Amino acid sequence: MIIRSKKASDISSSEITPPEIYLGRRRFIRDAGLGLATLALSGTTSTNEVAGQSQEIPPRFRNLKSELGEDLNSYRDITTYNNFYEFGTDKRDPSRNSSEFEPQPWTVSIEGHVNKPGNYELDDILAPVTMEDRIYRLRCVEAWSMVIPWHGFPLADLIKRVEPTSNAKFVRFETVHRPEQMPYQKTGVLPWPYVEGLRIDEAMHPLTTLVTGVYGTELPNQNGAPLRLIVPWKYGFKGIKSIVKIEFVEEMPTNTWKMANSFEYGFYSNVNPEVSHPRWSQARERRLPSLFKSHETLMFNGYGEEVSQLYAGMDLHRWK
Ligand SMILES: Nc1nc2c(c(=O)[nH]1)N[C@H]1C(S)=C(S)[C@@H](COP(=O)(O)O)O[C@H]1N2
Ligand SMILES: [Mo]
Repeated sequence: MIIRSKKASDISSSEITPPEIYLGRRRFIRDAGLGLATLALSGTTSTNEVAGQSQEIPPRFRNLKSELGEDLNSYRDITTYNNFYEFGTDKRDPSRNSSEFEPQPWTVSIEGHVNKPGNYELDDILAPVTMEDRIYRLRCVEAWSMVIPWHGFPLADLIKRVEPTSNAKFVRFETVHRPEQMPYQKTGVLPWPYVEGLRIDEAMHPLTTLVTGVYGTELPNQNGAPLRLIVPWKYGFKGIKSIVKIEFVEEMPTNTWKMANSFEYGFYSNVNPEVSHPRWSQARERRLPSLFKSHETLMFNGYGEEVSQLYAGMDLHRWK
């Protein structure tokens, strides 16, 4: 059981930006407190058939748009077009190959430069947090994007509770390694386990979200159950799935895609229409389910007002 700590962490207060400064309230839709049981009784829910399962979509999502006025992608798009190489490299593989994966029970190991390291049960991590629906665009480095109503809480809420010390300059995340349930971990398509990292101030930013669901319901296995990261202003691969380890470190961690191909992928991976991938332009994107690059890609994926000061003075052509 985790008790919310009273004293502030070792991170200096200048590094913790109060959410009011960065966030228009419209980015957050507070959970009205409706349980799933209530929602299932509603006669007005829409139903999406996904891989033989029917999924009730809570009615509060019906006419929602993103803060830029964009329509949400359907539950079907979000759960059948995935990148999760542990289950295969085709976009349809994760929804087809992840039904044997067991996201419960789940333990997250918190390690490194923190006052409160340890193995935390997921239920204990979630007990004191306030869950919210947050509509964020996911922009893949492959130049497609979706608008997704995630369900989760700020990573900062967890970080403050475990009290990083002043040596914690970066946060390193690891995906579970379970070859018996994740068939492509038996192959060498990527080095396993999948690793990602953030600078501590990026990790503390109020837009950085630990996600446990989509459309107000449980996160499907193919989307990274039971706990994954979303960093809205970065390319989608920073959003590491099925997290079992969060480590506070002094040195910049080597993330999986950089390990696999350091020429093509950097550590920061901020969405940047001006910096091309070595093999294609990043200026435009294909908003699924469209087949065309119909949308201009926005600097920091449209979240520049909130995050650009994190990179003040940095050459973003160099620090890709
Ligand atoms: N463990 C793990 N996490 C991962 C990936 C992966 O292959 N393995 N793919 C990443 C990529 S490239 C993207 S675009 C997003 C896709 O998230 P989604 O399938 O929920 O849309 O997950 C990211 N997280
Ligand atoms: Mo991606």
